[in-house]
Amino acid sequence: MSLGFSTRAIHNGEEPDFREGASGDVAVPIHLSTTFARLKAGNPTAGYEYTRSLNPTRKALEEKLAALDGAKYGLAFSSGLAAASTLIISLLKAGDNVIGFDDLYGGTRRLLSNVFVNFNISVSYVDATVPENVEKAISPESRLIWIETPTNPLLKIADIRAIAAIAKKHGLILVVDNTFLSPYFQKPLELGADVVVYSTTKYIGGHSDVLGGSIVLNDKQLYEKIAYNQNAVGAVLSPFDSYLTLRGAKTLSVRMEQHQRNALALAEFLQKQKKVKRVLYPGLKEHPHHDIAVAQTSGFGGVLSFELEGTLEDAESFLSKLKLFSTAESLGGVESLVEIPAIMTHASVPKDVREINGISDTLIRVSVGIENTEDLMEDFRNALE
Ligand code: P1T
Repeated sequence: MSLGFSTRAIHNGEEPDFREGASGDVAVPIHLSTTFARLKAGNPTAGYEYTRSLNPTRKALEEKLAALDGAKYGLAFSSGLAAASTLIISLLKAGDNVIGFDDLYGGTRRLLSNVFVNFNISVSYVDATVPENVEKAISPESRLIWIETPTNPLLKIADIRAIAAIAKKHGLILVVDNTFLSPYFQKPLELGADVVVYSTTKYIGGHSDVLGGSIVLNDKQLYEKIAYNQNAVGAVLSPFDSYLTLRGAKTLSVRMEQHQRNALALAEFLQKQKKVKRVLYPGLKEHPHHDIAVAQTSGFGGVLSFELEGTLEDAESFLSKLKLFSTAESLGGVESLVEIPAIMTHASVPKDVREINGISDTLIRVSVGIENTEDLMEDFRNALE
């Protein structure tokens, strides 16, 4: 029987244990033990040796994460960037080239451009909203295509099917960062991606109280390489954080529906405001890639960005007037957040690159929470006035 998304989110990885001596917990316990005793030296108990290598709470989460994407394998890490780092270490070597979307999360861009460059891994950034740009950038050294869709913070959409076909044609691996939509709204593996990466800090955890990252995939050989490095590098998710992420993931579907309802209402409201220059939300018909979004996702998520008329000071002043939206980095939690990418999440992206890409000083990113729609709209109305 193939189970629905919400059923998998609740049950997968957490089947009660009815074996002799087990207690039948309906929520997987937090196994804090760092090491596991064995009756015989050469015979690890149920495969458990040491928590960095394998831990029962993390294993439950990894099974759940795989199930959410309909994937064969899942791996959990101590942050989204820890997942990204382990993935790069597993798939690339010195001399290789990555083709990256030019609007990646600032931290991912920093990791590629400022850290892995020291290991002689080069990056070519392209506007991946046009798949031909990706193909044109391919060189003999290219190994990997790394995209986010929608992007952070401009909500650009890349056509995953088209880019997967290009990757396949040239023997490259396609990685999709699916943090913004979560597996509830988008399943990149089904669209042809090879590897999906998440900051589970965001929607999957969902409550702004646990940092984490994950990788899901179907290819056994790639999985074994990444799993080897998960242990060898050691950036694993702790048992307590695995528990919090398991707990958050169970309500992903109901949260995503309310995030989306609120985001669409706010986007439509902002479109009508004189002080707002432009609104970026893939759920709006006016969004330049709305049709691709419709074709590859089952929803548009809870993040939108908009540009205010005026200066950076005006944008800061607007944020300070909001009462229900905290000014803070991050996204995907139940509470609404706002931020100015140019001086916050994307401050590490050089100013000239930000300007070319359209991240102006008055661009405001909103992570719309799951509060009552009318309260959020009223807060925005008052702050704009
Ligand atoms: O913060 P961490 O869990 O390490 O995840 C990094 C990351 C990866 N990918 C995307 C698309 C992200 O948005 C992030 C983290 N982003 C923020 C903290 C932010 O405010 O945009």
